[in-house]
Amino acid sequence: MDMKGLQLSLSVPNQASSPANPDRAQEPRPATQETLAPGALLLRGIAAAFVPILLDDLARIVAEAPLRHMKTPSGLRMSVAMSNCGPLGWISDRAGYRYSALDPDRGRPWPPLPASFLQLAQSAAAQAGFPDFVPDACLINRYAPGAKLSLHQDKDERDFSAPIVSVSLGLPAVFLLGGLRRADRPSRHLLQHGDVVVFGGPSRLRYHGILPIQAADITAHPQLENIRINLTLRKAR
Ligand code: MD3
Ligand code: FE
Repeated sequence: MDMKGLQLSLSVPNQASSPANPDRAQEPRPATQETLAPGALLLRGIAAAFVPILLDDLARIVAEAPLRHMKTPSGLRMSVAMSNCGPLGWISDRAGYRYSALDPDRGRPWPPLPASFLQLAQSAAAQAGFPDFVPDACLINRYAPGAKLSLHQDKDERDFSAPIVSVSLGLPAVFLLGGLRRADRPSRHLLQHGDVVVFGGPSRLRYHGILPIQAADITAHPQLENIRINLTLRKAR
């Protein structure tokens, strides 16, 4: 299988060289949960057990529908590289933001949503009080060091009563969680490898973003050297 689409460095040994505590760099963290705001539940580490199958499915998806830097409606190249799986995919170009059943780069449907993504998302959503979550879209974001996502709302979906489930893999990120108005001062939260966040209810339309990703000398996972992957499972229609 071609793993190049993910830019996974398969040949580099996993050095886990934290100067402070070299042997603990990759230990599984105990599963804990934290309410970031009403309707925003962080489930730390719950994706850890799914990582091998998630990465295997992800490699197949991006081999078929490569990660690409989309253009914003104003014509700027996004620093985050994106692809999708599932019946619908989120796209951005000069015409605007929208969901599309076809990958515009290939004129073909997006790859199917794998059972691993669906099971993890449904399990997390149920833990957060959304037992009937049926996503029809999964946006895949890949961050290299320096990539960021400016403060925005996710409002291209038709039904805001469904939550969005976010799965973080690889490099850690500082996540900004704002309010319902752009000017509301955001809180900051560290999202680490294996963390899952469910955003629903009163948090569904909060502004949010990701600060520029920093390279790390500790590798969260040998197949995710110096990249961060975020999966967001959504109900677009
Ligand atoms: C809060 N992705 O793809 S995930 C996005 O880490 C996006 O790649 C970020 O924002 C990432 O749109 C953040 C966390 C997230 C996702 C959706 C939300 C937070 C949210 C929807 C409402 C409120
Ligand atoms: Fe978002």
